[in-house]
Amino acid sequence: MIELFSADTPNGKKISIMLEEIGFKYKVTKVDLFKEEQFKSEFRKISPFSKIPAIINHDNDIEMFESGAILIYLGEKSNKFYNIKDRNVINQWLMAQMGDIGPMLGQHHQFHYYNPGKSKFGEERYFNIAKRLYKDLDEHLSSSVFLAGKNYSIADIATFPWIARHNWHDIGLRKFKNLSKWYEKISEREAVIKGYDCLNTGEKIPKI
Ligand SMILES: N[C@@H](CCC(=O)N[C@@H](CS)C(=O)NCC(=O)O)C(=O)O
Repeated sequence: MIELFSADTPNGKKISIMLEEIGFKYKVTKVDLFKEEQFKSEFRKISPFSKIPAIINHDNDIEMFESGAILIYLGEKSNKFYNIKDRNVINQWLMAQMGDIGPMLGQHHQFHYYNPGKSKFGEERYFNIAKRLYKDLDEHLSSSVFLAGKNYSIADIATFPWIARHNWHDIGLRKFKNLSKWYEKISEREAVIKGYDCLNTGEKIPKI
């Protein structure tokens, strides 16, 4: 049984979506970031940078932090949404999410959504970067059904919960036809609907 330490954030949702997709037995332990539970010493033993998500596989005592690494682990273990043949291309898009899409949209959330008016420079910089990401993703998806080709993969699972914050981004997802199509297709998956509501609060995937 896998214990997922998570919170209601895009990085947290990636792993509950994956666990739903592969049908592994799991339970979620909430880490309340507002109460700074991520800094508790017990949790820091699993996640040294004090960040969710993290997992413990109680069947073999494996502990992991970093969502990309966890997705690869679960992909290899289940042999689903990740495979040796397509590994290079999947890794490429997964790393693009981990190193670019997530951190940049995260900054956009900080400046535009949580702290408007505090830094004109920060707001403009990350708004522009976010728009560029939407445009580049849309362009890529004009010739690729999913991020890493014709098959849904952990790269899509990693990216989806970030695009699901599109209302916060104020960019207008609807204007990006290919990205919208990709988003709607993934939104309809049973496992995604279930995993998105990672803390079981009845949270729904935002519609376009
Ligand atoms: N690169 C990490 C980023 C994880 C991350 O940024 N987690 C945030 C929530 S989305 C967090 O736990 N923040 C708490 C903190 O930094 O104190 C991953 O993908 O797992």
